[in-house]
Amino acid sequence: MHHFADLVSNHAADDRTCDYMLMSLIRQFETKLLDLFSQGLLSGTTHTCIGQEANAIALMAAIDKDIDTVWSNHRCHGHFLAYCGEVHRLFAEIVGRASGVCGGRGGSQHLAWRNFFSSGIQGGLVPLAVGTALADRDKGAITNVFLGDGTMGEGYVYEGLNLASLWDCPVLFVVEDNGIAQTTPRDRGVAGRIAERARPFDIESASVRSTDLAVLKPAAQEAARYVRERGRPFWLHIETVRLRAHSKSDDTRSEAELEALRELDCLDLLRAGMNGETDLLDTEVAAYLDACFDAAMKDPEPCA
Ligand SMILES: Cc1ncc(C[n+]2csc(CCOP(=O)(O)OP(=O)(O)O)c2C)c(N)n1
Repeated sequence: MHHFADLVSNHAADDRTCDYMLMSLIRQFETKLLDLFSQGLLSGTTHTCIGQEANAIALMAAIDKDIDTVWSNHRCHGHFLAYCGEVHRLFAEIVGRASGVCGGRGGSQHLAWRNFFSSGIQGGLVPLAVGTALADRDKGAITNVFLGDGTMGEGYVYEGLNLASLWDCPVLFVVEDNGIAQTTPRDRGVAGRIAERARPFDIESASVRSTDLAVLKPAAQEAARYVRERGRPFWLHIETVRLRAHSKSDDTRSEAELEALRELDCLDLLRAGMNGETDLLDTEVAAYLDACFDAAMKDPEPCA
């Protein structure tokens, strides 16, 4: 399969078109996954980042993919696709094919590709992120680690903040605060203010409440620039929205609440600023996704 970057370069008009195609790709990739699960065509589980795609695009645009490292979590597809655009390999991984990102053995949550790693253990990657930041500091590289609001109760997070500050580790902590952990609203699971969590560790921070890529991109650039230039950790808190269930069907929120959240859909915000060409782009992205999925299904399974 040709790479997603080739499809984008056919349209390479401007950054906004590239961003739109990537956001459409992530949205349609995950919507397709949910459809495939509901048809019984996929096994295991999955967590979609539908509604949060702009965070991934903003952060991946802010790093140097040649040297920086990214640690992601259970909600990793958007981070991964924005990092490398390896659509066929991600589908192949999820359907358990040898051509997958991890040879078909990692599944939806456990990806390792170049300097990108993900794991479903909440907070478990924070110590590793601090470690890679320390190890690669002299190369001028930074490390980016994604966390959710529901992960604020994990001790690893605070051990990581402590050492990152003490040892001047260039690590960017990105909290995607979607206000809910599985089915537990933030106010029932997290005490205090997430935006200020890093302050007692003498770590600088910023808090952004937006799903607008035009707002998130400069915030991510500024945070990454700080980490690289100062050689210090930074805590970027993003208040965002999860538009679909935690995994496949476990959503206890009311339709009225979801309706209000849909008003903040990052894809709609981006689409609103474009001139009607988005339908064509969506169609091309959909055709590319279908071709990648069909190719993955034809790939061989890993040896036993
Ligand atoms: C250590 C650990 N405890 C529990 C779980 C089960 N679990 C997976 S995701 C999740 C909720 C995570 O919430 P949050 O950090 O807010 O991220 P979000 O799912 O909202 O992106 C839970 C409890 C886990 N994966 N790891």
